[in-house]
This record gives sequence, C-alpha cells and structure tokens, in this order.
Amino acid sequence: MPPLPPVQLVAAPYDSGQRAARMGAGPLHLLERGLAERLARRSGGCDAVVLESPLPFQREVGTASMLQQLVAAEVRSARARGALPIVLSGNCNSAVGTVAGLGPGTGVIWFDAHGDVNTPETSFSGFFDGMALAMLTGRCWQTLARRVEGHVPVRDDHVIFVGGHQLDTWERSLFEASAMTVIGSDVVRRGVHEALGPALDVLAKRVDRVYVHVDLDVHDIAEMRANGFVATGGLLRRDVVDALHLIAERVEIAAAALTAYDPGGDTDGRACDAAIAIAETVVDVALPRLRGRAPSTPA
Ligand SMILES: [Mn+2]
Repeated sequence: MPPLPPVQLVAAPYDSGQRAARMGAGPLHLLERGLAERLARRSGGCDAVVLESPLPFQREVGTASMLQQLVAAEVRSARARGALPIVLSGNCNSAVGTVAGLGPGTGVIWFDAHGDVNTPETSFSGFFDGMALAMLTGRCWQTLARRVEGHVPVRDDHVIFVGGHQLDTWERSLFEASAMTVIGSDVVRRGVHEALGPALDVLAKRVDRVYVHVDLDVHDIAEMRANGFVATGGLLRRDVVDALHLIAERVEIAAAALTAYDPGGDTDGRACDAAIAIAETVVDVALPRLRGRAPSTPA
C-alpha cells in the first residue's frame, strides 16, 4: 500500500485586513497549539506556511483579495505534489482562493451559521466577509475574483450549504431562489445521515472532488464560543464530525478550511479543541482516498 499523503497547512492570519486581530489570531493560535505536529502523526507529514500580505498598507477588501491569490497558489502547489491542503483563515473568503487552486470540477460543502451571500448592494454591515459565498458563486466582486488565478465561479448546483441558523431575510430568499442545496441546522440536528446523505449522493455525481469549508461558528453556542457571532440553534460538534465521514464516503475531499476562529472569546478552549478535532477528522477520512493518487499535472 502506498504511504499516506502529506498535509499542507495554509494559514491566512487576517481578519478584515488586520493581521492577528480577532479572528485573524485563530490560525496562529491553532499552530501554537501544535496542530501541525498533531496532523503529522496521522499523515505522511505536515508542513505549515503562514501567509503575509505584501501590501504596504492593509485594507479590508484589497488585503483579502491578495490573500485569496496567495492561498490559490499554495493550494495549487500542494495539490500538485499530492498533499492535502487545509486552510486556516480568519475570514471565510479565503474559499475563493482555495477553490481556484483546486481547479474546475470542484464542489463546495459550506458549514456556516451565516449565509455569507450578501453583496455590496445588500450588505448593511459593509463586512466584506459576509459576501464570501456570493463572491465564490460569481454574484459580486467579479473583477477581484478574476485576479485569483484559476478562479471560475462555482455553479449553484455544485454547492451544499449546511447548518445555517443566522440568515438574514435577504439571504433566506436568495437561497430559496437559487439552485444551491440548503440544509439548515435544525434538519441536521434531527439526523446527520438523513439530512446530508441524499444531497451528497447527488453532488458526488456532479463534481470530481469537494472543498469542505467549516466556519467554526456553525456550532451551537452551548458547544463552544468560536467567535463573537455564535448563536443558539447551531450544530453539535459530533454533527460536523459525522458529516465529514459521510462526505468522504461519497466523494474525494480535496481541501478543507477552518475559518473564523477567534481565540479571544474561547475562554474554555472548547472551540480550539473542536477545530483540532475537525482537522484530524478531515485528515483521517480524506487521506486514504488520496493515497496513490497521481500528482496532478499543472494546468
Ligand atoms: Mn462564514
């Protein structure tokens, strides 16, 4: 049997253009807690790269765009040498870079409390990261998305959005009118297998591989305080772990991300523990399928 492939951690330690602030501190905290060493023990080795924005002056959108470009290059290079990229990012919009780095034919399974499908015309907060999934699916910021090498807007019917429980009215109606598959936290809580199984069967026929995006605030506030946006009505820790097993049974997990972890509010450390456990689960379920996969030829 060929050896297990290596894991490549790609850390983007920024939140809204600010390095190591709020959720931007999450990736560094996870690395300090020994995430790379822990993943190395269950894989063919684990390296970590910490991305730095080269811009002389950081700005929310411009810095995020720069990081997307850097993430895409790291993910493409990791994939080319047969490694499993796992992105640690303060903000969710790193997904635009990750999916671009994986190339066409990649589906998206997105765990999040929030919809992340606002656009500049619908956002009340002006928070760029509330538009992450909208940008990924080609609804806004097209000029910046095109700066990310390999970016192609992800088709709605290649997206499963899981665990939402903090959607605003606009996001709710956008999802209803779209071809994205939306599986709310209430449905997942009644049974992960029944909630996700059929949708995953359909997605596995449409795509060659998936990117699994875990915004840690998808978890219920009673489980952990991943960031300042957590709420009641979220998923249990074991729901996410069970879902990862179901996904990997059906389709290749080509990359994953843990996003939006703010260690500042995680006073009992439970969100940190969950993040590490999720990364370990991703490695355990994804690597056997990647074992022996021929390194991809650069496009
Ligand atoms: Mn998010």
